[in-house]
Amino acid sequence: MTVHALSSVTARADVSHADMANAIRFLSIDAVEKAKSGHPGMPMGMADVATVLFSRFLRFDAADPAWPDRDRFVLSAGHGSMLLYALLYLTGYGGVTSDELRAFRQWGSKTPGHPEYGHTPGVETTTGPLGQGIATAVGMALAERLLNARFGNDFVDHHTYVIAGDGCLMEGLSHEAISLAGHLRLGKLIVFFDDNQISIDGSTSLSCSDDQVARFEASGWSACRIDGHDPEAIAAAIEHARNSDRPSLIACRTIIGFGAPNRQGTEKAHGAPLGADEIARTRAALDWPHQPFAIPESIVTRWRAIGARGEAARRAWIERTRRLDSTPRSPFHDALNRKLPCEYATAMDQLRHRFGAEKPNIASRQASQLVIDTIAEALPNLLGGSADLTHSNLTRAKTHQPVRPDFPQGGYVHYGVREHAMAAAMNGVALHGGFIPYGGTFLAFADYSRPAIRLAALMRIRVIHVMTHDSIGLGEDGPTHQPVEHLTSLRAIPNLLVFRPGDAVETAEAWDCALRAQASPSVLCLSRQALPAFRENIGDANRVASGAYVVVEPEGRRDVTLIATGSEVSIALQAAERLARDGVRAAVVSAPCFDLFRQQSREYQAGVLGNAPRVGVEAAIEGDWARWLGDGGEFVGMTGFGASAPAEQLYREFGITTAAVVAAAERGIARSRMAICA
Ligand SMILES: Cc1ncc(C[n+]2csc(CCOP(=O)(O)OP(=O)(O)O)c2C)c(N)n1
Repeated sequence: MTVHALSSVTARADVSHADMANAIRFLSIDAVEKAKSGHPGMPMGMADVATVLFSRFLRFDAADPAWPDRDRFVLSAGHGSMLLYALLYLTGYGGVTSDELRAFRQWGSKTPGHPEYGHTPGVETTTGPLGQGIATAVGMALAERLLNARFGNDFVDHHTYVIAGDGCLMEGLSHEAISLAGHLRLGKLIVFFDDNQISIDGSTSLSCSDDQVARFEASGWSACRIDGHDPEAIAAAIEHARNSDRPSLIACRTIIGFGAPNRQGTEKAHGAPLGADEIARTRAALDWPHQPFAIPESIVTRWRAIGARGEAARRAWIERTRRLDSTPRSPFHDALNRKLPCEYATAMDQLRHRFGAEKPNIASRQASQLVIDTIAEALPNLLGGSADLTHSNLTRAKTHQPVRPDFPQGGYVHYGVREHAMAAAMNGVALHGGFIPYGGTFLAFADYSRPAIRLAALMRIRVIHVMTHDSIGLGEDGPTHQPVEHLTSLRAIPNLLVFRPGDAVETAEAWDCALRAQASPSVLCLSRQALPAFRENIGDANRVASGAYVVVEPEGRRDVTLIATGSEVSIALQAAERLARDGVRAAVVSAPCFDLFRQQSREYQAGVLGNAPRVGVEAAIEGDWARWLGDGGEFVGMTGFGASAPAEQLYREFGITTAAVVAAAERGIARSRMAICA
């Protein structure tokens, strides 16, 4: 039923808070019932909080979901997605119609099981994996704080609101995130804790006895407890939180499934439809006589007015920013504009050529440091950081000042030993807009960040992970720190660009690809140890952009193709030279990014890979190499964990050597000759 058709429903003259909250409750109940799947309990419990927030505080204009200076609202408890969809529909977000609510959780609808960024207007971030939303919101609040320091209240001045449940706060990620937010004093971050004491297994007392208010206070937050069904208490708490210079937790004691006589307050309200009988009882209990999906016109009208209330503020903001257009180039517009300025392209190109001419034998992490130093000036909206490994990751530009609670003008975030929160916060920074976030850690710790990296890939956002110490080549730190399966496991994430550059030129080109990838996150896997430069004839083309390319093509027909990544390209090159001495014609292919190579045409791929037997070389497990090596291909790499010893010895002991590549090439050639004879 459309809003228009709803006008036949008898409307009350006055619209109370309860009417507005019940509209959210019953849309949630009806959509979950129709889908026969979903979570009605959380929207029913938090409807009062959401109503007060949206009707009295949230600054937004449903007509322009992307208005940069809007307040952000993050539903960290993403399983309660109907709460958000009901609000988007009621406040009038384009495309979120009553029909879409009826199509909740169905193929192609705007109302998928969990909120998806980029799919439904008004959804600020994808949530569902518990804990991600609150940590992403920390990044949004951080971006707001930093942009505000740069451009002032006239252009950037908004809040970030979050609804998080017990599940979000039980997740370890939340601890990293609240600790970071408290440290940075992100005062415009306000989290509502849906303190209903229920999760899927039953009472939270089964598994958790934290005092959440004390916990947040210990991390530097201002925190309070309220009755989450008392509109005035909710409003007073928000008012108080907005005046705090610390992030705020409002623990809202609520009843899950509020209003459902037999289900409320129990886990039975959590993950299943209420069922026809219980819905009838709930309608009676909450005095809601209307048909499924039918909302009285007066209530819709009131909600729609709330959805349009921010229009004047938005228009005034646009007017203010227009005035900036009179300056030849406005840094503010540059920051909001996701495109890279021409100065960047010039700086990057000069560096590529410099590397090509000087041929520095340096670690790719050092090359990355030089890239960052070079481009930081051209890209003032680059927001760097590291999870306490700055001096190892080499991620801080010379010009970067650290961000501190009292120095939001800084351009470099010391995330502390909080890899997961760093990754999630970078997602929030990217989603907020205004910065290109990058952050460093060791590649072996990628798994600490993986859930947030996966969400970045799903959301199609530009976030750059600098992951150094990318193989046994890191040496003495041993197998705990030596990644072996990480390249393969990261390559398995769709839409994640995994780069493993082999020298300084490739490192610059990988950075360039990552910065230009507007709709993909990237991981730059960089070496601790020095790598010999091999790229010649730099030219204009970024060769890493094609994913894999021929570095050495022998004269005449190829006998074998050696394919390598990163630090192993030089081993392949040495092997090719040795094979040449024996009259074997070996091509060498550098394959810094499998994902980009997969996107090339079949003809290009075939030309690079050739018809000759293939040998892959990578100081990691074989994983997905088979796709490029084909039947009968040989792989020289790791078969298990590494060990603690100097790097050169590890390469010898694990058999990743020139001699091993030569032997593999000879085996491959012999096997293919036998196959031809047979
Ligand atoms: C990382 C992660 N683990 C598990 C789940 C599955 N899950 C969805 S909701 C939920 C319980 C959440 O409890 P709470 O936050 O208290 O929500 P409420 O019961 O109040 O709706 C679980 C375990 C998930 N979505 N994400």
